[in-house]
Amino acid sequence: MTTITADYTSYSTPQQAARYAENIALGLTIGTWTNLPTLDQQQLQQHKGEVKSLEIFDEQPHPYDKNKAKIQFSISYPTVNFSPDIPAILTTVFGKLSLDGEIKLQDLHFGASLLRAFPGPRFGIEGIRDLTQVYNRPLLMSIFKTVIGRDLPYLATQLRAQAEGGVDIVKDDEILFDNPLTPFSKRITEGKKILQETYEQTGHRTRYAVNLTGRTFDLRDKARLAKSLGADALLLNVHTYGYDVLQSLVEDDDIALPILAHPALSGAFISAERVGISAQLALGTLTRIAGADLSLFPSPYGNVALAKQTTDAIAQALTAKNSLKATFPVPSAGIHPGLVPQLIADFGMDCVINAGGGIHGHPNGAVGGALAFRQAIDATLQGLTLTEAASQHRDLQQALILWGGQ
Ligand code: 1AE
Repeated sequence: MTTITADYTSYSTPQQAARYAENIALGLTIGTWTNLPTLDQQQLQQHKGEVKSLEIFDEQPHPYDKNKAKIQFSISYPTVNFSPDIPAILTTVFGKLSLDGEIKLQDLHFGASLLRAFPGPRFGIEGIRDLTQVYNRPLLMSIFKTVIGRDLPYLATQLRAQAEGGVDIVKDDEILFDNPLTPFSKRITEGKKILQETYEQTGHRTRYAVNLTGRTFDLRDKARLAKSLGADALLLNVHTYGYDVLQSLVEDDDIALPILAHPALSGAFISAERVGISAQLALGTLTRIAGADLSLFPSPYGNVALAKQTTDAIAQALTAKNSLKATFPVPSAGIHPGLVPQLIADFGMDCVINAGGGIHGHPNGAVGGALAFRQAIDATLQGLTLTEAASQHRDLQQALILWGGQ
């Protein structure tokens, strides 16, 4: 029998823990068990959820109810109970249960055959490296900033500066929606012209990820339009739309563009310790299974930081070997050039270094910010400290003075 296994944490008295877990396993599958006639029991056996493990952490009592201790348990659910799609899976393993007191869904273990029902990234890390032709360093991505209320010429100036500094991908800010001043189609076509010009001028090709926004049922046509206009990549606020929307876009051969997943809204369900869905599952496993090529998440160092242990778990979920392509980890928020050695030490070569304020806030503007990042990346990969490299590179030196870093 093929199953999916869900790991949970919750709180219970030690005496009631086994019954609590068993009630969930039955409640989310066949309902009752012991009162059923033998014939029904035989027939329903293949649909029954099963508690696979249970641990009680007596040393971790509930903060407000000392009779209860933290518990961790796993339940396997037969795949025959649901259709192979993320909405059905999440409804089975954590639908009504998510409303039932203090319980957090920590992880999901997809068996090999269930995993095959999902596309995973169309390009993945290797595909994105082939597209960008960047193989020997982390990619550098930057974000348009302060562009709301601004027109196309303003956006064009920002794009040109980021590209001239040597950024690999420029992405829209997630809060930039389709609007009369900078319409979706025009952003793509004007952006293309500028990036072709900077390529001819510098020899470095920068790609632009346009924010795919609007009503859910319009997204497919809009993404196809983006493709026909020559868009390089799409940004999607995955957690406001849902994983299945991402998956549908990924599976559409008429779109076939890299998709960057933004974590907007995910804090609403990943942040609390005792309820919700873990960050590694939300921003890692599910985002990869649904098919994002890049997954942005708060880094351990910036202004909306996650714990290092959590970002490690996200990166691991995005890149662990399985039948799906790997998703690029993009530790973000508050990133500046001084953090580059730490980012590479923590996430390795296969990550995307992503910054908004750390690019645009540079004393020499976005060109200087991008140059400082590229200089910091090169120095780190050559085994130099940033201080050593800064003596040769003025943009890096100015960034270190402004934001710190050695
Ligand atoms: C975790 C998402 C980060 C993001 O979207 C963003 O805009 C970051 O901007 P900066 O680099 O913090 O200015």
